[in-house]
Amino acid sequence: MAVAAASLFTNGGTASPKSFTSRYASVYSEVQNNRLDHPLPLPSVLKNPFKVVDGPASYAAGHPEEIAKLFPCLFGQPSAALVPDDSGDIAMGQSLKIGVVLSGGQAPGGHNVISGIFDYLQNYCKGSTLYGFRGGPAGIMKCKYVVLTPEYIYPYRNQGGFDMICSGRDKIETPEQFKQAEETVKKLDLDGLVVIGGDDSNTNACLLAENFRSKNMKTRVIGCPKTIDGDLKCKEVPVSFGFDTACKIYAEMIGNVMIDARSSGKYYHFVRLMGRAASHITLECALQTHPNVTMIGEEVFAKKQTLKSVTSYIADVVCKRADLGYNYGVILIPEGLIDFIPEVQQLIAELNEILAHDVVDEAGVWKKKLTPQCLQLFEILPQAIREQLMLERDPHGNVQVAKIETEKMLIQMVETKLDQRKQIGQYNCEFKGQSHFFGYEGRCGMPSNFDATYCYALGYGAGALLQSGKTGLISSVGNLAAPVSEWTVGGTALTAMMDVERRHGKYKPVIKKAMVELDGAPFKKFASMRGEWAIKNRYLSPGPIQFVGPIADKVNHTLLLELGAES
Ligand code: FBP
Repeated sequence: MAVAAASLFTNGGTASPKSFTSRYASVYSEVQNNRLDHPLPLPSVLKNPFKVVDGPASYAAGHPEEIAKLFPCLFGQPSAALVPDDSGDIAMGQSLKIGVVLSGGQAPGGHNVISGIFDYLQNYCKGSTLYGFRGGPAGIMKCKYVVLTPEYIYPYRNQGGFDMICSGRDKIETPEQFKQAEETVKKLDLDGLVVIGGDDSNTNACLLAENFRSKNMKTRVIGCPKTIDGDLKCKEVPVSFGFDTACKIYAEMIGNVMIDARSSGKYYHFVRLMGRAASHITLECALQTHPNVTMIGEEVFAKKQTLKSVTSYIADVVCKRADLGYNYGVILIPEGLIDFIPEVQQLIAELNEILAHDVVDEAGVWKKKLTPQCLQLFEILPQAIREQLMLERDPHGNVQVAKIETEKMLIQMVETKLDQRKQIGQYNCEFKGQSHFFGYEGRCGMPSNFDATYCYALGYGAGALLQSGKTGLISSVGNLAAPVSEWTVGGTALTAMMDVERRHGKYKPVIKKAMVELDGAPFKKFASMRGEWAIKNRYLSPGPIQFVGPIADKVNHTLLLELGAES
């Protein structure tokens, strides 16, 4: 039964129509309605009197001298931890003015981070104001915001999406843009700003923190680790939010496709999964579902595999399965795969140069600029892939991997390979590929219990860090394999996660993407089992995300394996 949104407010508050949000006109399902009042447990340290203590001085992930030059005010500052304060009652702080922004792609749980910040301010800094910048960092630059109230926030609690304030991919980069950001925080008299984003956005958060500090401005900046890709992590930040939910959604869909494959017995499903460069999502989905083939970009790169060898590897599995009487299967491909194949990398690099400096004419004169080996590779690629490789680059000059249909390309290439094998009697079945791209479907699902709770704690912790005057830290919640009551809360110095890259003759700070480690526990577990999954049908169908019941709080394998809590 669908329930009109107006009824949401019967248990939520007394909003005046003016303060209603974009969700006012929407209709909620029973599950959505039930999730609104899902209780969110807090780590014990946040429920009792606590104080914020500093850890040892921090360093940098690489090139410390360069990072020190780029962040003269913040470099070396300690991380912070919230610890029980046995000396007394919960300290009430003065009211604060805080801004919050969502940056980059959607990830389940973003609304709960904002709810966490909001509730912290309500509970500990009465009379505070929380401004939500609309549409990502552009909202800061253009000073476009909404004042968040209990009624405004309520319909978004435990719900997917970023539509409470929406997101964007603009960057605050140029001196003019920094100036605009300064003007906004001065105009709103902000004590603090929370940037909820991925590696680039948190790098940007640190630059803003440095800029404000260097000008003796009072605005502090705290980051929060967001991205379904799972590639923003370090010892203190064990996982980015959204990864858990997105993987569970994709794993459900993969499990369904597996049963379809087994039922019809005639299709090979090639499933491309989001995750940009890193293959964490693909690896986690493999651990959850046991597909016949899983390509891991980082391994393909380490082994310097070619398109031909990837194709042969898949064709070999198809042939072995045919011998066993299975003319069907499921193959997982990370969306960044294409960018990991050294020969394709070379082709992309040459195309980037051509696209940046030449007119790409219909007659194809520009192709003469490609080296012979790249031209040869370009010509054997399916037409659609050639066109996708020529599409507009993202603001960082990278190919937009989400737009390249690698799964379709591999189907065509495997088909050609199998035809050749047919001619020499090595294969005698009919190969039928079905292509899928699971990407956007996983970014706005209702957050799993883990993501809902984790995000709320990240937001609550960010509030505590701002109240205690911290800046340039990323909200960090740890000990995640333990019950929530034992989770740790604190902040990690953003400069400690930074390295530099040389771009256009200058050092540029970057938080290094955490890629799949081939000697890490998740990959090792997968590698030890993939041979069996290829030939025998060990498909697992995890089913939809559970919000109640015995497995509702189950956490993804990657996190548990990395924390040593699963073997
Ligand atoms: P973030 O890195 O901003 O979290 O975005 C992740 C992601 O979902 C990638 O997995 C995907 O490649 C990309 O965004 C798609 O971008 P867009 O939303 O611009 O199509």
